[in-house]
Amino acid sequence: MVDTYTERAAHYTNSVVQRLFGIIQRKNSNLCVAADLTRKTALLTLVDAVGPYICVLKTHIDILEDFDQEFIRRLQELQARHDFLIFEDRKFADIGNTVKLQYTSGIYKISSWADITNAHPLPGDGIVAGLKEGGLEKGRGLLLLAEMSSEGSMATGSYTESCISMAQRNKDFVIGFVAGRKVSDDDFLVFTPGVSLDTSRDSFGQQYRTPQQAIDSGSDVIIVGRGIYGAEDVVVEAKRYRDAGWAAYLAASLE
Ligand code: 5FU
Repeated sequence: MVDTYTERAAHYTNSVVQRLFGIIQRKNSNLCVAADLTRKTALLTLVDAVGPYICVLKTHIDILEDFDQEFIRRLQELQARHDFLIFEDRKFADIGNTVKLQYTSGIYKISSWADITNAHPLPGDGIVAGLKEGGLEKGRGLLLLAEMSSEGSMATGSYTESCISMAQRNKDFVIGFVAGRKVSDDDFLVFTPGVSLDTSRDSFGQQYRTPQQAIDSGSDVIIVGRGIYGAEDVVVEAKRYRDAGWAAYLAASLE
């Protein structure tokens, strides 16, 4: 039997986790949609359609061809309407001073709108320190990339173990991991990409598992991209993945 999201909320101090658990319970959804579209109108249309069924929206802001601040304002309107967190999948990977600038400055000003972002542990603890300066006071949270879903990923074994230690040293800001399974006994969140009900891989080495397989491995939030935004009817698919993820969670919490 796994602890329910509500039971686990008490173990965290970071406010973004409290907000996330609240949304998951209110919407009966552990689904994050990876909205990898390149035009802002298409992206906003997708978010408005799937918004009722997701707990988190994941962005790659640097793939947008027509980004502007107006897009952020409209995204925040949809966030308020549909009640979800925004996760910018930026995968920071530089020294602390540089990532702080990349997080807070430039065109995107990620820390001003993304509730959650992520980073590779590769550069060492300084990357967390830099991002923390840009995000902690704003109530943001960080995921560390403990594993990746792509074939041949080097984020395995002792690398993954070092990533877990880094998270343990920074529990105020690091809320969890991107990983395919529960990598640590500590109460860190696990966000899992590479989830599909219909496909096992793509032509670039992406590897998929089902929502049930991900949840049974200890995932808390399943991330689905092309399985939803690539479908003819995105609402039908969003509901299908939301229901599959929630059924797997309910079954795991009763076992
Ligand atoms: F960290 C990771 C990872 O290990 N695998 C991923 O696929 C992130 N991702 C992201 O999840 C990737 O950048 C896409 O945005 C998304 C998966 O999209 P898909 O269309 O469901 O394959």
